[in-house]
Amino acid sequence: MPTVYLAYGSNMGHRRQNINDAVKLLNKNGIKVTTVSKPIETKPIGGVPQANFLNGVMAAETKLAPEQLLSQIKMVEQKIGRVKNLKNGPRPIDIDILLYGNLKIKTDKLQIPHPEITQRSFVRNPLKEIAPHLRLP
Ligand code: PH2
Ligand code: MG
Ligand code: MG
Repeated sequence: MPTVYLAYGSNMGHRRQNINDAVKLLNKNGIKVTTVSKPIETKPIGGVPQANFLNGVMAAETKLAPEQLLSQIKMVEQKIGRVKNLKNGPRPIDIDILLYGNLKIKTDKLQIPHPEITQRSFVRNPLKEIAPHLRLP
């Protein structure tokens, strides 16, 4: 089973609760979360002025194909109360696929590795915490 790395971010509602709920829901839906980095407080980058985020990453094992993984993630985001609104607007939870084994994909829906993985310190640093030997693209 491939190891996948996911980024999480929350800046609405009870942020820690949202992150915990997300982990539980992922586990129930074919995405076995094995490690969660400690959440870090970050200032919003881009988008409208909005509250600070709690950001981090997690490692998981899954049999789901990348597109299936993406749709399960979207379902989890919706269950936690995410609604489609402004691009880069505030959200109770955002889960992004960073890496899927060593697969590379680029479609309209999905780009893996995530194109911003190395630019975002709130992704890079937590990845270093939970997977110090991982070689980033
Ligand atoms: N996510 C974004 C845009 N800006 N800023 C922070 N600090 N954390 C995020 O997770 C984040 C962001 C788009 O998904
Ligand atoms: Mg995002
Ligand atoms: Mg997202």
